[in-house]
Amino acid sequence: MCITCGCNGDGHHLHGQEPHTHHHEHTARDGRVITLEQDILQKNQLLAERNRGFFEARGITALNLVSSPGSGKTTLLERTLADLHPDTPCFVIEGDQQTSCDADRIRATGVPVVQINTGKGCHLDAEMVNASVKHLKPTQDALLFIENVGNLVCPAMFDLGESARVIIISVTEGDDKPLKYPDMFHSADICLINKIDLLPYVNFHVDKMIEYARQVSHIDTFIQVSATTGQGMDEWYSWLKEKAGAAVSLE
Ligand SMILES: Nc1nc2c(ncn2[C@@H]2O[C@H](COP(=O)(O)OP(=O)(O)O)[C@@H](O)[C@H]2O)c(=O)[nH]1
Ligand SMILES: [Mg+2]
Repeated sequence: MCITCGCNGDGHHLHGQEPHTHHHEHTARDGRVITLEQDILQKNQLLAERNRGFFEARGITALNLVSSPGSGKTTLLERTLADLHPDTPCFVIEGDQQTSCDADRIRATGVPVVQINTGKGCHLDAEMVNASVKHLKPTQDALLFIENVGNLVCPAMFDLGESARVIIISVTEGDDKPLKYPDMFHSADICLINKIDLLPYVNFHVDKMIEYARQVSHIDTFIQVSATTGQGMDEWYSWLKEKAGAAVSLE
């Protein structure tokens, strides 16, 4: 957990806004750590449910994109936005420890975006998403993509209030990742297997990876894509549209 690994998010800030920090004390590595951890997760859960209520009331489909660094989240988003926006209104929250590089890439597609820098923090939490949403003001029935910090560990524990959690694994990472990071896979709703254009060059067995993922998760949708060639992206868009159709508000 982040508290024990020392990256509990102190100092994160939203670009263009006043810095806001967690209001909890750093506790020594003794029994109290457990209590604090529970407090933080409990507080996060309450805010996540508020976010979820906000999204549901407006028919917004919020997708929490999680993966290790470099698996292709931003590239996948760039192509998705270029293909879907503005027919389907899209909004993006970008999470990284430092820089606004990814937000700049997204802004170039014309889609409204907010960058959160988590500082030493290794995940986004519901409070950061809440603050970003107030700034971003996603419209009725929109798709809201949240690119989490590249990390297959801590983001697993933090519900953001998303409608679905999308795990992206690239074929350059090794097919054993589900067994090594079971919590992340366990909490995901769909798995995108990216960079399949590189399959001929790497030792990655798609079937084996899917079998491992099934052992540790309830994921039933695995889509093989290449964010750079566009292969498989239509299947991803169909899944998104089905998800968004189910979320549309009844106003
Ligand atoms: N060959 C190939 N490279 C990709 C693909 N998707 C992303 N990349 C490359 O992988 C690197 C990391 O991508 P990026 O989108 O920044 O990953 P992120 O850290 O998860 O946001 C970049 O050099 C991308 O061009 C893909 O489908 N195929
Ligand atoms: Mg990125």
